[in-house]
Amino acid sequence: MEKNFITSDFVKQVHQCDTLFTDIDTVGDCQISLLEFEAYVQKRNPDKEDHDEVMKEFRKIDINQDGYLDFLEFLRACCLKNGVPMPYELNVHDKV
Ligand SMILES: [Ca+2]
Repeated sequence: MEKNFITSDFVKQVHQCDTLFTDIDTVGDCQISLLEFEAYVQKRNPDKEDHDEVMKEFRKIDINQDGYLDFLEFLRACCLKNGVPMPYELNVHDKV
């Protein structure tokens, strides 16, 4: 497969991610803070309240470690989780 080829799977993923991202980003600043992330996880799993787990997950997704998930970081995590290959250029880690 061509390295930079954008598959329909990927486009679908972007759309789903965008909807989800908007849903989690309650403040609407195009970034997900740990608070927003935790609120979302709790909404989805009301029984499971494990702050450490959530923190760990958040840190894993927050590649540039600035304490916020931007859309690309979020998208990367979604693609990884769903086994959808990301176009190479988008998959390069953010330069710090
Ligand atoms: Ca970040």
